[in-house]
This record gives sequence, C-alpha cells and structure tokens, in this order.
Amino acid sequence: MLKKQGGLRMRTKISNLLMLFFLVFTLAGCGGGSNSTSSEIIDGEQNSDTAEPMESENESVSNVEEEQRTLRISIGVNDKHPEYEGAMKFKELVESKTDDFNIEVYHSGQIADDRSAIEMLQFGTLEITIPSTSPLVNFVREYGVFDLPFTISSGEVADKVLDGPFGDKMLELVESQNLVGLAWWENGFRNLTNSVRPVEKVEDLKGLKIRTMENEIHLDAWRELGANPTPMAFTELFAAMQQGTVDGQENPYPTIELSNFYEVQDYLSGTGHVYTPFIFLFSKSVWDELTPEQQTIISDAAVEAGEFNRIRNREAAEESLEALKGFMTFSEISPEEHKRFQEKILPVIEKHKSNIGEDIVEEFLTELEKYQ
Ligand code: TK8
Repeated sequence: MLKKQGGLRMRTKISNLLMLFFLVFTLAGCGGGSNSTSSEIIDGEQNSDTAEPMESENESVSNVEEEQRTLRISIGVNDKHPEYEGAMKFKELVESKTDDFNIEVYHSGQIADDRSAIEMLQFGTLEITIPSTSPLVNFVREYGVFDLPFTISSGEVADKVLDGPFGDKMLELVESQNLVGLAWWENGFRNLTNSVRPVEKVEDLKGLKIRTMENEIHLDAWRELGANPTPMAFTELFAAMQQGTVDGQENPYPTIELSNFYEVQDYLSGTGHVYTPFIFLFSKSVWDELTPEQQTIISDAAVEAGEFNRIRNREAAEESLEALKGFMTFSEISPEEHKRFQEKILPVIEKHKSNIGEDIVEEFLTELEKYQ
C-alpha cells in the first residue's frame, strides 16, 4: 500500500508540479507579452479587453504625445451637398495617410455660420471651415473680386484662374488674418429664387426682398437692379423664406435643391450672375503647431478633395436644375436680358473697384481675359 501510497504520493506531487507549471505559464500568457498578436485596434481605439504589457514611464509619455488630434470641419450646407462629400473625401485622404488626426465633419452650420466660423479659426477655437469667399470680404477686402457680377464665365475658367498664380496670391492674402488658405473648392454659379413672381427681366426685380450673403457688393448690386436686399447668415435663410421675412435668395442649383428651398420658393430664374468659390481655410495658430509632414498631408488632401468636390458639384448642378424644374416655375434669362442686367450694375463694379483695390481687380480681369 505504502508503495502504492508512495507511488500515489509521487504521482500526486508530479501532477501538482505539472499543474503549478501549467498555471505559471497560463498566467504569463495572460500578461499579453510584447509579441502578443491578440491586441487589436478597433475604429482607432485600443481594444480595452486586450491586456497590454506594463509600459515604462517613457513609453506611456510617448503614447500621450502621439495621441490623435481632432480636427473639426464646419460647413453651412447639409450632408447631401457636394461640399459635404468633399469634406468626407478630405477625412478619408488624411486618415488613410496618418493616424495623427481624427477628422470630424459638422454640416448644416451645427458649429457656426460662415462668418462666425472664420472668426473661430482666427481665435484657434475651430480648426477648419470651407466658406463661400463672399463673407471673407469682411476680413480681406481683395476677396471682393469674386463678387463682381458676370465676370467668371465657366467652371473651367474658374479652375484656370484659381489654380494659377492669381489663385495662389489670393490664398496667401488670408495669412494676415491668422488664417491659412489651402485650396479652392466650388460653390458655383448663383441663381435667383423668389416666392412672388417669375423674374425674366430686370424690371421684374422691383421691390423684391432678396437675402444676400453678408457682403456689400452683393447688397449694392441687388439695390442697383431695383430689389430690396438684406444680408443674412445662410443658417437663418430657410426660416426667413418660410416666414416671408424675405421673398427670395440666390444660390447655386445644388444648394437650392439639396437645401429644399423649393419647398418655400416658387420661382427659379437662371441668372447665373456670380460664380462663388468655396475656400478651404485652416486656423493659423493650429497650423503652426503641426509638423511639416502633417502640414503636407493636410494641404495635399485639401487640394485633392477640392478636385473631387468640383467634379461632384458640376454633376450636381445639372442634376439639381432638372429636379428643380419639376418643383418650381423656371425662367431662362435671354442673352439680351443678361446684357441689360450687366449694363445696369456697371456702376456697382466701378464703385467697388476702389474698395477692393484697383490693382487686384485689374489683375483679376486681365487673368480672366486669357481664358474667356
Ligand atoms: C454655406 C454658404 C452658402 C452661400 C450662402 O456655408 O451663404 O448663400 O452660398 O453656400 O457658404
């Protein structure tokens, strides 16, 4: 028995040792050794269920330094608009090249309207906004060149001027306002809507309360044409039309359709009176905190996403016009009437040339003449 017992005791010892050995190795395995393949990243977050090796003091500090930085983009149009598509393309491009940033896109003026968003960039309380150039005139008066009616004749001409030396010069001008101009996107050719009457000739505008962007040139142009203009942030526009505070507004076809303006407007006129760019702006105080590599990734993505946005915007302009003809009474403006619109507002162009800067206006018009 003893022997048996002795043998039993021995077997018990061996099995206890084996158990102990197994236990020690199992616990070690749970320690998620440095070569653990079980740790996985889900949606940019370290999966908390996966135990990680204890890090030295230095390693944990370096992780903090490498922590992702969130860059928020504020735009005024909604998430159906080609500008939102461009912003999501920008997010995709940046996040595919580096883990340094988490890009968040806020549409429909959730954070701010154009002018307020520009001011937030100046204070460094917002990183990116992509406004129309028109509100920017309140910060950089030379941007008024883009508000001179009937100057840019097509998207292709706009691309040539904006992607050339003149466009580069205009982007540099915003630095004085603690802003960095990175790329030209497209808002597009602006067309008039109203809820009172069809507008086919200049006289039809008489007395119409037209909302304009916060821009003196637009206000003066509509006054000169006989309308009664009022400046307003884009975020307030739909309610103002719904309540009858204004009779009409002017925007590119995609904005008119995708913002559902046809629900509160009956008449659409193909005036095409101004081509408005969108400009991709970055807060300079935030920009200066980035490394040259990070700046290059962001700048390249802003340009590439802008090319994508322009293509999508031109497709949308055709699609939206066809859709709007089903919802609204559409008036073509004849070439003769277009000429009368242009002649009528010549005094406005002359008046604002000095406010914008005679030289920059001449440079702009000379550049345009190369292509149209
Ligand atoms: C959107 C605005 C809008 C502009 C306007 O943020 O205010 O009418 O055309 O697109 O920039």
